[in-house]
Amino acid sequence: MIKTVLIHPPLFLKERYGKDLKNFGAYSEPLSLAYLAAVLKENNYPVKIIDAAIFGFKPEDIIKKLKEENPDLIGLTVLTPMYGIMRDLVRVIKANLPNAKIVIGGAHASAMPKETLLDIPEIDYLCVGEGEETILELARFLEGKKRIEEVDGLWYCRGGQVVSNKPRAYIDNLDKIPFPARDLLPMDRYTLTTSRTKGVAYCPTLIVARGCPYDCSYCSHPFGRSFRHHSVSRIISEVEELIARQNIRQMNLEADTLTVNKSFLMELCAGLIKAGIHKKVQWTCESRIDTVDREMLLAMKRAGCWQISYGVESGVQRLLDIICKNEKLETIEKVFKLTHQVGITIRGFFMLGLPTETREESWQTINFAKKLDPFWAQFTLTIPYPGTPLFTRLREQNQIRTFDWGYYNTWAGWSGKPLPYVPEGRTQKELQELQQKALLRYYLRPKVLLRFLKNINSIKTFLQYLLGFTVLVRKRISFIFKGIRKPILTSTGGNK
Ligand code: B12
Ligand code: SF4
Repeated sequence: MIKTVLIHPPLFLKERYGKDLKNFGAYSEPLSLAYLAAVLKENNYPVKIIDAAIFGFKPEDIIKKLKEENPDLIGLTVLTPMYGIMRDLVRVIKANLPNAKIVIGGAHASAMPKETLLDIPEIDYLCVGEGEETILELARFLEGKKRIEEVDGLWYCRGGQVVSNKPRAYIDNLDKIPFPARDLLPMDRYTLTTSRTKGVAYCPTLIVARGCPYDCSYCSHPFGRSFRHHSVSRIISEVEELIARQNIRQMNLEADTLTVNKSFLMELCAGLIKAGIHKKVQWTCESRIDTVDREMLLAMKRAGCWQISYGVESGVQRLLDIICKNEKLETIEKVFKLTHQVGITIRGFFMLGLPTETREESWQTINFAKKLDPFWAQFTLTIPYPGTPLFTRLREQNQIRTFDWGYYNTWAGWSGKPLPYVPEGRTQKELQELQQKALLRYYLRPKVLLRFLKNINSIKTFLQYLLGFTVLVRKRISFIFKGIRKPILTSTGGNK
């Protein structure tokens, strides 16, 4: 039987958020790998997962583990900012375990398959799209039970040429996929950021649906345009398993847009209540403003939802239109009010440095955030991720400053990394500074501080808030006395 080891490359919190914010980030479980492992296990293929991020593994630690396992197939998952880390790792793995086949997948691999295969010849196979069926068929091919051409979604090199098999169709019935193999992961070590957890630190994620029909130009639609969801009974069973095994008290119900299908959402909420889960587990989700109404919000609240993350993106209608958000500022204000009235906490996402955005418009967005007043506001810098219409357009217009993927990080203002995209008429330094100022302006307000004080429900929360406050005050003082730090210009690896 083909033996597989799946690896989550180590993209550490300091890399993602910078040293000041790293303590507010969190490592969450690599569910992609857990799904792939579940399918392999179900078909009796031996499989292990190495989460190098959570254990802080260096390449030599990973090689040691791999040598102990001696797998036939090694799979790595890759998002854009992990590219350089993945590439270095793949090279070391091939040098140390030359007989093992290496396959990669994930959002970056799916967006840039050809470029990735040409850049890293040590990769044997690359999976585009959902991987559950592809990895199983790849294992069968490696056993000689299938021809390689029959493995849909697979890309590889033959004689220096990149070959792509037929595209893999999206999995129509998600219930066919087994529960993710969380038993192969150190589940007690994972959580979500302080902004998404309530008192109890441990908070697993459950994927309840895949796909989104909307057109936001900065989004890569890795699960396609059609909203596919698990059946409510399957979701309830997965939650019940998590309660039985790990006694969970909170969870994150993940879907690109949970509320896009009202009848499914209402059925899900009724199911959670009927199973009594709402009394045991509180949950969070992400959603799209114009897909919720009062009836849904009330049902969600009753079913245990305590927080919704809304992508607002901009406080400027012109910019919302440019990024094809297809939402009106008035609707955003209305839905924020409604959500607050119902008693669900809001986390608002705001993007700075959108195409053609002026400095004044950036401040309009920050002021709009203050007006909407979510409990948590997150200000990220616009990154044109490969696979998005935004990336394609800006590349055509020669506006991308670097293809060094390690810099594709939405927290560049705090991590000090250079920005791959800066709108015309703006500067990198100004945007980085703006990202920091946005947080200072938002959180260092008396009413926000008071709100946080009221929300303290444990020593842990108190310490986290205190740490956050200290970081912001220190930053404010450094703005006053020293001016902003210069960005650190080091290369992290790219393929262009
Ligand atoms: C939830 C989420 C998060 C959560 C993760 C929570 C969790 N427990 O997993 C949090 C908030 C932590 C997060 C963080 C980030 N995220 Co995010 N996130 C998502 C989101 C909304 C869903 C991801 C998910 O749950 N996928 C479910 C699994 C099953 O799908 P999957 O990972 O794609 O894996 C499937 C296939 O890709 C493939 N596959 C994946 N790996 C492999 C490996 C092999 C060997 C094979 C064969 C197949 C294969 O098979 C899997 C099963 O079908 C996606 C959008 C989306 N719809 O995908 C963005 C998304 C993945 N995130 C993205 C980004 C950029 C980030 C950050 C880098 C942002 C940042 N600057 O900090 C960080 C990096 C985090 C990290 N891992 O280091 C981008 C990636 C774009 C890109 N080109 O890389 C996405 C696509 C959103 C977007 N902007 O379009 N994220
Ligand atoms: S950003 Fe959200 S609403 Fe927009 S296309 Fe992506 S998943 Fe859909």
